[in-house]
Amino acid sequence: MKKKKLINTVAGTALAASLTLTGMTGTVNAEEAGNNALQEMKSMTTSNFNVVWNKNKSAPSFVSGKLSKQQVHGVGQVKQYLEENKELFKLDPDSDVTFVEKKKDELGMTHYKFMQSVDGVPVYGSAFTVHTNKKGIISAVTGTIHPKAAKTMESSKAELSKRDAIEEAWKSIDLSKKETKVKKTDKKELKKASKLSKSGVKNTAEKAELVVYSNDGQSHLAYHVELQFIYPDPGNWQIFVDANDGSVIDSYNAVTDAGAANGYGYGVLGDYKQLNTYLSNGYYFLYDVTNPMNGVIETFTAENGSSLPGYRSSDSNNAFTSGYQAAAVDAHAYADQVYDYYYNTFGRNSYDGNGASIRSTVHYGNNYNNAFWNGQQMVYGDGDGTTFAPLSGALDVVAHELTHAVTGHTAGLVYRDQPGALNESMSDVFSVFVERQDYLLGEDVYTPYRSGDALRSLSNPPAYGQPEHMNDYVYTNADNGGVHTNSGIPNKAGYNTIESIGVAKAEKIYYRALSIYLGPYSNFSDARAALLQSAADLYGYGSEYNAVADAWNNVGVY
Ligand code: L5W
Ligand code: ZN
Ligand code: CA
Repeated sequence: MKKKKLINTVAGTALAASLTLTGMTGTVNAEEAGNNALQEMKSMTTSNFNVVWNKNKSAPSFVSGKLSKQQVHGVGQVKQYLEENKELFKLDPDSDVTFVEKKKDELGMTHYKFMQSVDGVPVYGSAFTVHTNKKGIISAVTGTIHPKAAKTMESSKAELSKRDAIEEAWKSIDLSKKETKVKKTDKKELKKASKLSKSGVKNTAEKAELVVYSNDGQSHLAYHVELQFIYPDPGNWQIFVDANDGSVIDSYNAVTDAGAANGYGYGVLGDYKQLNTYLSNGYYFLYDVTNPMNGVIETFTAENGSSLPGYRSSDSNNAFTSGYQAAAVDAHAYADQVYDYYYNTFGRNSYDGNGASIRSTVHYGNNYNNAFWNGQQMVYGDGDGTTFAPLSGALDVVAHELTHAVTGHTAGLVYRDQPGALNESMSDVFSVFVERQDYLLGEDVYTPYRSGDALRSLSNPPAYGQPEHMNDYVYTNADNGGVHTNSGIPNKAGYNTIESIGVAKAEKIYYRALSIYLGPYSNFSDARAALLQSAADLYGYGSEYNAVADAWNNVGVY
């Protein structure tokens, strides 16, 4: 059965009159014509109608009232209604109306959603919906229609590829200008800069979809490119790139509700802690902007175990309470604690002294019983559950790793033989300065089923297979010349110093030695001399100086 005249619409009848009116005067605009149509409709029914016009008054964006006399059931009948009233709704006869979805709500109303397209390409933002009441009477038609979308479009065939559109979009926001000044006119430099900016915003989501984009009454075939990232600033860029000449038609940053937030979570040991997070596009990230850094403290989760940096650790309600999130919770909170230690104790702003971002990745590898600083960031394994729990669960381990970064930016102790053992020892000694609770390293995550043990001890290195005197120095090719073994000797000297003069004076002497007097090839004797010099600088040649001398005499280093 042909359904053409099945629906006897109020609007359809009224519209004919309004069109005649428009044609006759030649000056009546769409709004006036629509209002006239509305008047006609009102005169034909006792119901009330309301209409809201779009910004440039070229089409209604919200029409409500009793819009059909007869019941409308199903997409076919709704489409027919639209067809019959296309003049009122300003539907472009050359563009297609595509059904998207039908939803019935709890009030018994049905909502038919459509969008406009031209040659199969969706018209951006053209979603409109026909609403019927419980009885099937059309009660509203809402949404945006772009009249003349097809007519004002120059071409419906894209010359530009998706990839090229994304490249153009990156260039247009030029994130590199924060770090490198690039003249906009220098195309080569710009391209380089765009690569640079992209490398600085890893973990970015990039999407591009071909759309018809109507701007200033003109429709363009364009790629709607979305670039989402957090660094260097949160971005959710919406960029419309002309699909023929690559020019940017329109762009804006749609980051909503972005900002620092206070979250919480449970660490590896189940302890509650507060977290500095960041809300961006409805997700909370382990991204701490609260410190006076040039960068941030940011925490990632390794994708498939081994990628670095992995994806940003996030949570939808700022409660990082799942078991899987615990490693990230601790890595994030402890990185901040160690940052605070260096900043508050020595005025050192991050590991480079210049406020660099501190990045951590957790869940690295598979049952990986280790953690490391890779020259750029900290990386933590989960442990195998027997030898280690997830390694970020210990503040002293985090302090150990971040101190490797500090050493790398200060003394630069090479990681072999005595300088390497000294490097290891600095990380162990500073982990005690930071944690201030014992002389053990890693006790909180080492052998989770056995209590009382640890990985190393400053007070008793031999208990963990390390020498505590030069007489027992281990000559080996393994472990870069036994850096994790012979560190027991300077570790014991560190313990002796702390015991003699207290942790507050000891840490000042150590930091001064590390940041001023030690260099890449410093050996144990150099360390003794550097610490003595620092003690003299800070406290003169008194008890502190003598305590340092005795500490190293005790381990056979002169
Ligand atoms: C455990 C993970 C790394 C051992 N790194 C270490 O040089 C480790 C500190 C805590 O010795
Ligand atoms: Zn180490
Ligand atoms: Ca400890």
